Amino acid sequence: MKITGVELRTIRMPLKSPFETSFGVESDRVAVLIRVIGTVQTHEHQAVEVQGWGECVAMEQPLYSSEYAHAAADVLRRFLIPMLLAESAAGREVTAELIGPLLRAVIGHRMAKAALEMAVLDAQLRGSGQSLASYFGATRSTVDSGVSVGIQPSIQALLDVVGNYLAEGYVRIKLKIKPGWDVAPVEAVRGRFGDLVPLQVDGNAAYTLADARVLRQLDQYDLLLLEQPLPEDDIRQHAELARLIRTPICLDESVISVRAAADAIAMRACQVINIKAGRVGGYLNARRIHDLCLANGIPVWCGGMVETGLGRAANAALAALEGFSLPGDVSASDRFYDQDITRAFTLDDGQIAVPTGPGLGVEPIQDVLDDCTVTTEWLQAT
Ligand code: SMG
Ligand code: MG
Repeated sequence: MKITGVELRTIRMPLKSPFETSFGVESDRVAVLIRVIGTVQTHEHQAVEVQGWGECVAMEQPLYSSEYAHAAADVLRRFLIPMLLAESAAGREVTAELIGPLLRAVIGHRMAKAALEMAVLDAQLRGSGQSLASYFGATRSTVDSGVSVGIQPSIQALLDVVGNYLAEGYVRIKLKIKPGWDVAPVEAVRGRFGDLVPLQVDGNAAYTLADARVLRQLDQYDLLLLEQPLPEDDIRQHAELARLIRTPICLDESVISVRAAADAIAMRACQVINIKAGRVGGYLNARRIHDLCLANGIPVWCGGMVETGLGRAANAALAALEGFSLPGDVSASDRFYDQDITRAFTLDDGQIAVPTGPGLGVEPIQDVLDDCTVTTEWLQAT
């Protein structure tokens, strides 16, 4: 594909209710969106215009990871998009598969790179008429939908929220935990809803190895997994913790690349991996981590980053791959938003349908997008 230009947009969408994790409270989703415009050659050698959408999962503040929305916009504007435009202006074909190697010289900024790769991939697949799920080699048409439940003001509030999600049909509950809000909420949810509800917890790096005794108390509740209890760069200590507790450890923040995933598996730092495309530099790396885990007998599931319908569509396609054997955080749009920027993803019998149209299979609804747009800029080859 030849790139004509790239639109960089910042949006702000209100969340239905504040989402609290061990690192903070979110009331709005600020996100950077990318729209790539280009041309592809048809079999009849005609140039047709295509566009593709990418969503950057970096949050407004650098609390989940070092990336944040405005920094992502900056590195995209200053470095990543110009690299892409220069490549195309030099007459070289740009494909999603080439984005990783093309941007390799820039260290880090994986969420920003992932968004650009996603936009090119969407455009390219729209050009060829293939869905993202088919491109990945997905094996399912719907995916199990789990829900991530934020830290609540009280145990009673938590039980109400969890009860509502179970009534909606979510097939797995994940509780956000932090020191002081861990054993008690798990005990309460087990007490109220029983031992059969698939239940897991996520510490978002808020614990240390010195908390092993507290974390071991979770063993009695038969959790599916304990997600990322220790800091991002503590893979070795996760391996130590894994020897001290029975609950399987799942890594999220620590798995920043295919290499990190391979290291974590080799060090027995986790028995499960949460795959998020943004965290690992894009959907192609996400796919590679899936393949690595499948080959090593490590179950994976698709994480969420409070995405709009664009990212949600791509996550559903990814989660439809064979190795995603645990329900992911791919919830319905109305988990977070009264009004999504794409058609809404809905829960049907605990499942989210994988889009079947070309590319992402969804696109923004223009007036909804306009309503939440804060800034837009257009970049093209100079
Ligand atoms: O999109 O459903 C979602 C959010 C799932 O809990 C979720 N994500 O660490 O897994 C995680 C968090 C990261 C984002 S928290 C603001
Ligand atoms: Mg997590």
